[in-house]
Amino acid sequence: MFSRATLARRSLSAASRRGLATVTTAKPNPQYKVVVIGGGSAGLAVAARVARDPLFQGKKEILVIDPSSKHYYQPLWTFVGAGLKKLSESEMAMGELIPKQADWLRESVSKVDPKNNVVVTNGSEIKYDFLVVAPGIKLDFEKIAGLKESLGRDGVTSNYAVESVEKTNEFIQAFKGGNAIFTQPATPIKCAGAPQKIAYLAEEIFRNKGIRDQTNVQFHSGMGKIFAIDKYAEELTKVCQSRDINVNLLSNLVEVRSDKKEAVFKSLGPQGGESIVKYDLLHVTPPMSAPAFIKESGIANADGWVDVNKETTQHTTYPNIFSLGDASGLPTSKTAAAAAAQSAVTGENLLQAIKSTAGSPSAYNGYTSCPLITGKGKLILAEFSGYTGKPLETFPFNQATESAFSYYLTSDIIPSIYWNGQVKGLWGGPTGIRKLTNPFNNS
Ligand code: UQ1
Repeated sequence: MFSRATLARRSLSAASRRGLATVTTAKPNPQYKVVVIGGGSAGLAVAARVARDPLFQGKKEILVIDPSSKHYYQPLWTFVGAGLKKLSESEMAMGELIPKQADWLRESVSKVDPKNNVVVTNGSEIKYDFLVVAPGIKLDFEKIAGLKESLGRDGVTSNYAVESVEKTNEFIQAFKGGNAIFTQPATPIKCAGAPQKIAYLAEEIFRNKGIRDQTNVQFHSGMGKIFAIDKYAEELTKVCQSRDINVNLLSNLVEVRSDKKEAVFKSLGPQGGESIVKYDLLHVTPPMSAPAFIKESGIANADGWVDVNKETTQHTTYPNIFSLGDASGLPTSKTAAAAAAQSAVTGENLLQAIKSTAGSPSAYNGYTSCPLITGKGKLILAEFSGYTGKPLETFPFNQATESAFSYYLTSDIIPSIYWNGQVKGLWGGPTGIRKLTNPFNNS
């Protein structure tokens, strides 16, 4: 049941005044045709696609569950961390984005009972006919000793948290030389390019401020490669060499000793061991993992992600469950661009399942994209299939080269594609465009 507090907050919200999504009155046993867990870029895109179908007009048969009052377009946070965009440009009230044919429950999910088609939250139990699991990925700051206490203070920051992303810019601007260290963990993360993007932008700022020769820029990654796809990894390695960014692979941050301004790295290579590095600026990308309720609900694969068919996004055991986005087990890189492509497939297959139509299912090809900003006005636009490892570039030039076009596309055009397209269920990625702009895929 919906708590009184939730209902009270909702009735006063801007969204209900404007006639957008509203929560229904409390029912003893609420049931929805479609329940979507997560109002992020994956969940909203699917909710909006389903809500557009004639079947759902004039009804409230879709429920989106998300406790957050704000939704963030997180791909902008690298820009925010480097002072190139304001945090407010990435922010929108959640109530503005929930489709008007859907209800919004501001609670967090504690469990799914897939055998009985029930979602349990911290205040409610909701029955569903169909479930979309898109809760996103969990940031595990506490898995690095000393990090939680030091984050946002004395040069320790992270673009991955709303609380610290503006601190990144503050600390980069205040930096006077010394060791500037940027880290990437050994776990899967969202936007695997972001840990190095901020290193490139910071290095450029230090150069422009005339303090580069007093500065040692280090990138430490727990992974064995700088980027998963060789075509882009080769160019990024050249960028690091030409700009004297010291790359340390299989070097995993395990502890921050803020009293001594020391970062402790564990080598994941055959030689093992630990190294202690003094820092003056430390940008941390925390380890990440799947939300625990997925495993506890018996819908996870061995790694804790939702166990789905990699083409249809449908659950391997429960056909009325679909999953996409960062929490899904779809074996590709976790980005908003991947979620866009997945949302088109999930939306179509879910509607087919709802209507029991026997059409052939839509298939996801693993498309994902990572706009790797290498400086102000310079960007390597990686686009590829995480399933084949092959580039799938939209434009007929080599997107592994640094490009001003790719930069302005990412900073000025794609955010409006996101707000006007993706979260409204109208953007399923550039596949359709690519067939016209790069028909022979010469990438
Ligand atoms: C994309 O579709 C997308 O989703 C809105 C992004 O968001 C983060 C992207 O960064 C990129 C690059 C794409 C791909 C779109 C084009 C036009 C190449």
